[in-house]
Amino acid sequence: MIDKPQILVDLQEKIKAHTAIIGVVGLGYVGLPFAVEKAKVGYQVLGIEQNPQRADRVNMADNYITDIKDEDLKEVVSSGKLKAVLGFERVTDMDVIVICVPTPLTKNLTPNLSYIESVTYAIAQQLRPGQLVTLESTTYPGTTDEVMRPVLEQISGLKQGKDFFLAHSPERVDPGNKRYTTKNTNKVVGASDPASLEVAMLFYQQTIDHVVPVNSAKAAELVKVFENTFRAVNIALVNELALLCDRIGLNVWEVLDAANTKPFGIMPFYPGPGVGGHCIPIDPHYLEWKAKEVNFNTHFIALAGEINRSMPIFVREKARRALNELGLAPAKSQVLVIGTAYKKDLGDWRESPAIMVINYLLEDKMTVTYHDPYVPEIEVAGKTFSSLPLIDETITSADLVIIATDHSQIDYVNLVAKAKSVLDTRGVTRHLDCNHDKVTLL
Ligand code: SAJ
Repeated sequence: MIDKPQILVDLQEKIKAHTAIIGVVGLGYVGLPFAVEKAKVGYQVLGIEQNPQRADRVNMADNYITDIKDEDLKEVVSSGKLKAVLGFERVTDMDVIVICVPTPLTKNLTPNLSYIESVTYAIAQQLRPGQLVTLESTTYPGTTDEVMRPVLEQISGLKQGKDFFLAHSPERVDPGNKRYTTKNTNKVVGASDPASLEVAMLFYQQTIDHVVPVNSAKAAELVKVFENTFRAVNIALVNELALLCDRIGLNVWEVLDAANTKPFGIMPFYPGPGVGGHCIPIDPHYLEWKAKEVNFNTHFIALAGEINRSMPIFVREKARRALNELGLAPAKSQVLVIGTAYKKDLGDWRESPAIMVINYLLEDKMTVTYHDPYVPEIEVAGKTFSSLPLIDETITSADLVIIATDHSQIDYVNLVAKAKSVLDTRGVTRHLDCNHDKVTLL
């Protein structure tokens, strides 16, 4: 860029010198790790968090995100480099504002942009020349340019690319992944004007090893939603295979294990009790909704969602059959569920398929208990359940044990040995040296 506006040069200097003040809106599993990374390299970071308990925990360096090292949080909080605040009063002091707020779905699977809209409105009130705003939340293509930009420009009277800068850089966090962190996960950045793209690239390059530019915010938004759609569709494919194998009496795990021996052109996905978390079951429907605006039906997304949402019902069916083989009526049965988190080795049980399974078991009047080393308590159908200790008594008193989440630390050999019958929805027992006659695989 030849005649760079001075405000761009000044902002770039602050970013390079690490004297820029960074605002991170939303201190969840995306925002807090990002804030810590920025504070670790010396930036002054202000986290804006609407949940007072969370803000307090950050300011006391009381870590609540498993992917963050406790000592890192302690270091940046005690040095004063990271501080959490509740409101938007300090936005004017910030040079860069990174938005990491949730993008959930409504009950009818349509986008709920209320968090993004309210945060954008609050920022717009304080926006000043020379600031960079980036959106990290996963959303449909067009949110940054069509929802955020008009609000920021109209309320502040400033122009994107001339007075302030606006970009989209989708988060790529795989909760629980020990190998890929905020720092070494390639990051896509897109903006709809060259100055915004240039300064956003520079900003992310300060703490991320490889930053990938695309030519618009829309492209960056679509990259992310495509990534999650790719996973949702492939998970649905193997879930559909599991449903078919159940009909034709084949072992889907044997088929997939053999298929995955192909050294090229295949990628392992496995069936399960459903698809949980705040991304895969949700994000593809943002794209589905946007596509309808141009009268385009994203068939794969719709079908994948339908199949993945049907899996908890399939597990209920398999549980009924397993109890039937024991000559037990569901209403007179005790079922122990192992694992309620949405995926292994973490404690997040939001949108967890295990919770949907438990809901169905309760509908069938089964007596349900659970054990999850990461989840001390759950709420299902208005009832609160506490995780039972995984002692032999807990196992032997159940008529059926359902493995819903395959946490690594569970002793599955002992579990099968002590259980009357096991329904393994994750295939975690399939290669173990245990009594497979007692185990029904999904
Ligand atoms: N699941 C299956 N079978 C599979 C893989 C996953 O049933 O073969 C289930 C899991 O048990 C879980 C759900 O699908 O319930 C989602 O699992 P996930 O690991 O794909 O989803 P997240 O939400 O924990 O993390 C994903 C990231 N995961 C990976 O790339 C491995 C990535 O897609 C995104 O960066 C992240 O969501 C996000 O924040 O969008």
